Amino acid sequence: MAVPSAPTFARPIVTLQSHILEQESRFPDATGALSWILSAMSISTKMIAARTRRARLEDVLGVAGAQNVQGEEQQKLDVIANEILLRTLGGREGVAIVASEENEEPVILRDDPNGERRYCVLFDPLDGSSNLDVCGGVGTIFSILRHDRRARDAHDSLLQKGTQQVAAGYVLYGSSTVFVLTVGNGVDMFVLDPEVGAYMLVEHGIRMPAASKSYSVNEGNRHSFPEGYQRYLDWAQGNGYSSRYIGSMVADVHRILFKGGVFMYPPTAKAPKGKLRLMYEANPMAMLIEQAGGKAFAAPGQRILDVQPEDIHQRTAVILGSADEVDHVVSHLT
Ligand code: P6P
Repeated sequence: MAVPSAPTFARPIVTLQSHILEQESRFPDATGALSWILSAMSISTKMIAARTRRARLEDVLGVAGAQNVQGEEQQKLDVIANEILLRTLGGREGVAIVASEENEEPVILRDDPNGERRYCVLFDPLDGSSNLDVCGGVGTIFSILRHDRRARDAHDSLLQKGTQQVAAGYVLYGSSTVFVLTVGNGVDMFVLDPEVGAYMLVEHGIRMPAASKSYSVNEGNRHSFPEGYQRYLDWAQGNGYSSRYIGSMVADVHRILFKGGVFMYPPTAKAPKGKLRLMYEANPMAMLIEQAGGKAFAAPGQRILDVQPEDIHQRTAVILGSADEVDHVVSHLT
């Protein structure tokens, strides 16, 4: 049998695990703590993917019968995904504090002031979970900060600007399970090969389109958007823009990362400060989008990553996506 020509072997097989270790090797003083945390995100999301795929078979769809700190109905899988993440991260020596959308208070795991460098991990365990019942895309979003050992308490260590993130990512449980990650030097994408049980590198150094005539917003709230957003929508609709909105931030942002466009969650009557959470939704997505060449703002002149948080569950308005498209929105708000 003819041996395939060189190009077949030119493309190395890289897994998320080998990518993490390669990234670690770039930092001589690395202790491996961050690598172990990213490894925990890998195994956790593989477990969540398996439960999500079997949700209807195992009758774990639907509401859990309780509400989360946001006053939102917890889905059964929200609780399951949250538990998986807490238990895997809890076993990683390098994790000082975890904070979840599903827990009112952060969980302090280790806090010895003289110990090794440790990290804080914040996450939304299953964002968009209300889409589960209709087999829509849902996802896990995470943000990793260095633990500030001088902080008086957990909140102080957690309340850092988005610019302080050392890593951010999401896993989209869609037609395939996709892990998108940045550790501050570009954005890489991995797809879970269920036959192998490994995340395989498929895109390295993603750069998003600078422009694309597409916007993503829940127009059902249009009447209560600030006037500038309404002016933008009139302008976009008069200039041939299309509208795409899934109602699951991970799915909507993933589309924009690859096809371009702009995602917005403006202030509304029901959510006057915006609906999305700064620390574990807007900040990680903003880091990814900026690392891929896009922009992310909370308001005109207010870059999301520069917002000084005051509460771990605080909400923010979001305008993020292709640089030119974000500029078009912002130009109508001022
Ligand atoms: P609405 C899902 O509940 C979520 O937190 C995000 O994933 C999504 O972008 C947004 O809320 C959708 O909110 O009000 O349009 O249903």
